[in-house]
Amino acid sequence: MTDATGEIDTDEAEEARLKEIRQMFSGNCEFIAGAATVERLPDTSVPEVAFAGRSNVGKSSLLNALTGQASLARTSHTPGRTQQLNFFAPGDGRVRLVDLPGYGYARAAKSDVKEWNRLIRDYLKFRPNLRHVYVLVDSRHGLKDSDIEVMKLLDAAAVAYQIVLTKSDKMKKAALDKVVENVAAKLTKHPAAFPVPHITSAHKKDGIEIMQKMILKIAKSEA
Ligand SMILES: Nc1nc2c(ncn2[C@@H]2O[C@H](COP(=O)(O)OP(=O)(O)O)[C@@H](O)[C@H]2O)c(=O)[nH]1
Ligand SMILES: [Mg+2]
Repeated sequence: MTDATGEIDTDEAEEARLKEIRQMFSGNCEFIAGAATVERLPDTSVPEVAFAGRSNVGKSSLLNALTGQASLARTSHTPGRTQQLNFFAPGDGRVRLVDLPGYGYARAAKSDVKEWNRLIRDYLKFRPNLRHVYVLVDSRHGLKDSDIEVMKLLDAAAVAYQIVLTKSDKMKKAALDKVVENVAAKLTKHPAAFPVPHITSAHKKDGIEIMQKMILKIAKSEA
């Protein structure tokens, strides 16, 4: 089988990888730093994978599902006001997960990436060890203008990213297929994007393992 990690798995390779995934994601996940200023950013010695998305997209829920933590990143209905980057290290610390502040909360201005402070934008543009960004999009809503702005920023910075459709359990298959098709069509205009979105449900734990696999590859610097 070939999957989005671009890999052909034999049974043994698959089993070894599953074991590594368990080691990395079923133990502790350490909080490394919360950075609201450039001085507070951790060193750049470890590869990082960042998670972006509009407020309420399900980012905290997805991070919790990925790391097997009950409340690594707090889930709530209230969009956070702190403009800070939170760094976590699952397993032995070979990779960091970076929780970016949500953008595009409905009550704020239309051009919502402006809500993001310079630190966050600079982080995405200039971080040498940033290997991949997951841009989370609610599967019921599809791509919004604010998502496109983030995608353009990542295209310009040549940072590899993938759209992750969240809350897929809320969608019927046919409607979800339509959203996937629609998003994929738009992705053809975005050179740094993986060409197809990845579908997840944090509640049903769908699409979680393949993300863990990708993060493991990045940790091992194979991706
Ligand atoms: N049905 C469903 N709801 C979800 C899922 N993930 C998150 N939610 C809900 O969406 C709301 C926002 O989730 P949260 O993780 O706090 O989003 P964040 O603001 O992006 O961190 C909460 O009410 C969650 O329970 C999912 O996979 N399925
Ligand atoms: Mg959150």
